[in-house]
Amino acid sequence: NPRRAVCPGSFDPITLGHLDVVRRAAALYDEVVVAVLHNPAKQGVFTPEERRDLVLDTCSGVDGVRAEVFANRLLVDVARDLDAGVILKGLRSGNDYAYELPMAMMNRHLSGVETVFLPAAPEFEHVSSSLVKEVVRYGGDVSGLVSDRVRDALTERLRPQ
Ligand code: COD
Repeated sequence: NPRRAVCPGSFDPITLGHLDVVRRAAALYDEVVVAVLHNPAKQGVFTPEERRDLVLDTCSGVDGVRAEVFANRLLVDVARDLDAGVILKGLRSGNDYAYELPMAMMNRHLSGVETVFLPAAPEFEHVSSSLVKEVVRYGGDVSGLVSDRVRDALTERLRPQ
């Protein structure tokens, strides 16, 4: 289905930068499936199910969005199972481009699926799940970078009383 896009990522946790990409994707496509996947290079703070719940909560105001967890699966197989015609990702910087380009080419090699990139909004270019976690871990305030619910979940997980 060319009108269904999959937005893959670790989402550990979802940030307002991710939300901006999901919202813009939902304006371009009929349906957006946020796929919570495992990135073998990253150790998670939240379980995949917790991440999905935080994705759903953060994206609750956007129509046509759902979220699913996929364990130990190739993104191209996830896209095929979902009948998603396109992979959609956000790009913040040259670093993102260098990281994303080989994956986009590998995914096209594996299954022919194309990846579409949306440029990050300037106000969220500096926002990443890992930096947000570091800021919370050392006592900083991440309001405005993640939803209030995500901020509270991070505080509880990373700064236990
Ligand atoms: N603004 C805009 N976009 C953003 C922002 C922001 N502030 N923050 C992140 N993004 C984009 C990222 O560039 C990325 O495109 C997407 O949002 C998700 O980000 P993360 O950090 O949650 O997710 P990643 O980069 O860890 O996800 C990597 C995958 C899980 C997609 C990848 O490892 C994967 O495809 N794994 C499945 C196994 C597989 O198929 N491997 C072979 C790949 S060729």
